[in-house]
Amino acid sequence: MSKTPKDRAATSEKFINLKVTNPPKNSVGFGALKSAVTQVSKYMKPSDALKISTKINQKGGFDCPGCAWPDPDDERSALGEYCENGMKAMAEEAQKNTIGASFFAKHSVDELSEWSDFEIGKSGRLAEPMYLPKGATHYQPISWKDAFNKVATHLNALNTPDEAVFYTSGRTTNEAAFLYQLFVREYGTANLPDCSNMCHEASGKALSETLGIGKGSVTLNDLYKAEVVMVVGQNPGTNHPRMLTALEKCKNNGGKIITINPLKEVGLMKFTNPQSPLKMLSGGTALTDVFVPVTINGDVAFFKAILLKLLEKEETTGNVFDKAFINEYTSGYDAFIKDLKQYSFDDCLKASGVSKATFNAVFDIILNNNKIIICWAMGLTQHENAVDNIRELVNLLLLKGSIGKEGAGTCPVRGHSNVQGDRTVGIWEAAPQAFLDKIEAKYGFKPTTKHGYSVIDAIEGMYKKEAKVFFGLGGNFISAVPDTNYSAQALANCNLTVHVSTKLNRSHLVTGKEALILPCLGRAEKDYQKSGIQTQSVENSMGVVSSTKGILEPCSDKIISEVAVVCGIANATLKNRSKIDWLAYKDDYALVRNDIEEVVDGFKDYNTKLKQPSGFYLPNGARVRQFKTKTGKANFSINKLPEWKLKQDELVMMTIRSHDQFNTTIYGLNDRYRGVFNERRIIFMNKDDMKSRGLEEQQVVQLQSTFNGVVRKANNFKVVGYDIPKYCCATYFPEANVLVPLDNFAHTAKTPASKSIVITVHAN
Ligand SMILES: Nc1nc2c(c(=O)[nH]1)N[C@H]1C(S)=C(S)[C@@H](COP(=O)(O)OP(=O)(O)OC[C@H]3O[C@@H](n4cnc5c(=O)[nH]c(N)nc54)[C@H](O)[C@@H]3O)O[C@H]1N2
Ligand SMILES: Nc1nc2c(c(=O)[nH]1)N[C@H]1C(S)=C(S)[C@@H](COP(=O)(O)OP(=O)(O)OC[C@H]3O[C@@H](n4cnc5c(=O)[nH]c(N)nc54)[C@H](O)[C@@H]3O)O[C@H]1N2
Ligand SMILES: [Mo]
Repeated sequence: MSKTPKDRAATSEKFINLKVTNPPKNSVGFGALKSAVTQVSKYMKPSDALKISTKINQKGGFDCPGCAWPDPDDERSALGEYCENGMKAMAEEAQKNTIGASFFAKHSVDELSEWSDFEIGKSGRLAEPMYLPKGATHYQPISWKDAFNKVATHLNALNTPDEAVFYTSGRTTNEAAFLYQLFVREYGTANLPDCSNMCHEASGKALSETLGIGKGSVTLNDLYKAEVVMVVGQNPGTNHPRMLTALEKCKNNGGKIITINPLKEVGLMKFTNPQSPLKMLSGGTALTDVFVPVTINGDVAFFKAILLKLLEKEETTGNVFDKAFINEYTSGYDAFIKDLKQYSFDDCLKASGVSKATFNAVFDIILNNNKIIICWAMGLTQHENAVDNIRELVNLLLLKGSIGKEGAGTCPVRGHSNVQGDRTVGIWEAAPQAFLDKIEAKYGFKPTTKHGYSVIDAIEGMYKKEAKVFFGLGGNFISAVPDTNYSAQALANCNLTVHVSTKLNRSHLVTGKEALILPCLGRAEKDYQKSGIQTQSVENSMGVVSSTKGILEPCSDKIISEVAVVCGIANATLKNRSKIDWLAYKDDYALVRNDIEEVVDGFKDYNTKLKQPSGFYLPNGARVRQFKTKTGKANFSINKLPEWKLKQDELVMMTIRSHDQFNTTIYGLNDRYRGVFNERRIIFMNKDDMKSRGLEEQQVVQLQSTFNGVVRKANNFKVVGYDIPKYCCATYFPEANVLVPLDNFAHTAKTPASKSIVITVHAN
């Protein structure tokens, strides 16, 4: 009997060998060097490792496939823009082992699904296209031509193009992403869900509405010049390590850092720059000035408390708000103030879980400074009221006139290395009409104006059998999405699932009736085409577009580039009905950039500008106080205080990343900065909450979430007592995704609320 989709999707429940210590007091430094070197030496060829470490994030080198943190415009460290987790990302991508026909002949899909995610990831790089026929137990090799034709046959057999889903993960370069969305639109649908739907979608929504651009407004230079940087719901020590260098520069220039987070993340407390040998010896720089241990989802309450006190001061002294800015550039001030006055300071502070003394320390800093930057990530975007979270912090910046001037503004810190670029070039299920009009003008076909599926809609669509083909350009859909069991059935309902991937992952094992794995080149590999080795481009979190060019030989001669995959499938599917010469693009990616220049704003002279060593900035209205909103001004917004009514035995759970993972890719089994080793199935709990439930350290528990009457369960988690506010707890993603309800998501943005899941904890 073969396994059910749910069984194949399940993460391994076996325990490893949990060891817990006190979290370290300092981040990066020698520990980070050691950890990166261990990983690199274990999984990469030594010659590759050397090449990589000198070229990563260098001008004219290749863009790290890790996070989207920008590279400095001017000086870049001689040691390389070095980062522990960047090197781990490289060690993972440039693994020396490869897998192909003999590996898949040996291991059935059922067997592979029993491996842990760590084991699956370490099996090696995918080296040739593989096909799982209907009813088969093992993947078998297939030629590229046959693979393209299989996809084409399935797509052309659908009743309507809207029965196909085209997912993207944010590593795809601008060139591949542009062609992909162009193919999908010419084929006839807008079903373009992407990882952004689970990530910064709420930031995009909130910022577009209030400031007229769905991206942040600051540059790296602003961060250095800020008087205050607030880091809210973000763990840069693990997820954006190079941000710590920027924060250190800000501190050295006299800036203050306020950290708002239920966890005292070590990276933000003290940092030893790996590029400063002297600092390594002397113990590093203290980063955070005030740490605010807010309760999970207590952010709107905390920001409202600040806004209320600022208003009170403004009413007595008249010199707190930037009235000139408010008068000239904003809209909605009166309604916002009227609404704010309905709230009581004490209620807000209480709801935030923050002490009066900590509040006062923060308030003092905000009151006395006017160059404020607010940085944030998933701690704000993965809640039901995520859009409110972000709009509320914009309200604070607007009152202080802290936008569109040096050292001030918004800084949503993006996740995947090109997630921002993908959206810029058209990976969007709800693309603006102006963009669609340009596509029509350029290519002569009319793209559908109907909005397509986001991630959550796509899962519903497949579950209801309204979508029948799933195509993923990168990513690991089943492990990244909420509600693992339900989503596994959704994928299994498809006629065909296809993944363009560098590495084996669980999504290759939770298949439709037939399945394809299409292996592609990674960022670090040379992309040989007719016109020579290709350069591609990516956009970082601060809107800088720069080039990336591989330096290693491809791990196999049977893998091809993402651009070549997209062109091959488009050509096979659309044949003569296409208005586009698909195969020409793959010979010379400069042709793709010429098209992007015509269709997407801000890319004038793309090919020429890409040759500039640091790349070029895309236009950004908010940065220069041109707010392209409906009112033509920056808009104040009205945001409700969320009401949390937990039952006595309930906790709010956030699902977070350990130090040794990149999303669903598990680099290792440790979470060094939190003092957890050799285990991922753990739940961090407040010690009082453990006591009131009679739970011991390392006790094995079952977790249950209940939402809209549906109970979801996850077995075998070990309790770890931790410094976390009461009634709050944390687990790692993807292990806890079975507990994340599909129907619990951010209003208007549809980001799964994976940071605020109500659970109960039960002794096993
Ligand atoms: N090495 C590495 N780098 C990565 C990734 C990775 O997995 N590994 N992932 C990439 C991607 S795609 C992304 S999106 C980013 C993710 O980067 P982060 O957003 O930093 O990642 P998370 O682990 O989800 O951490 C969220 C933080 O928010 C806090 N938090 C949770 N709930 C709340 C809340 O209600 N309020 C506040 N104030 N804080 C809260 C948590 O304690 C945690 O510190 O990193 C990118 N970079
Ligand atoms: N519970 C919970 N769920 C979450 C989150 C959370 O915080 N909590 N975070 C969410 C967030 S922020 C995000 S962004 C998503 C991430 O969702 P995804 O982007 O779908 O997941 P990843 O784990 O980044 O995808 C890893 C896979 O991408 C493939 N890959 C790597 N590099 C390349 C490449 O260059 N090209 C191609 N074609 N493939 C490549 C590899 O095969 C690898 O297995 O997960 C979301 N899910
Ligand atoms: Mo993300």
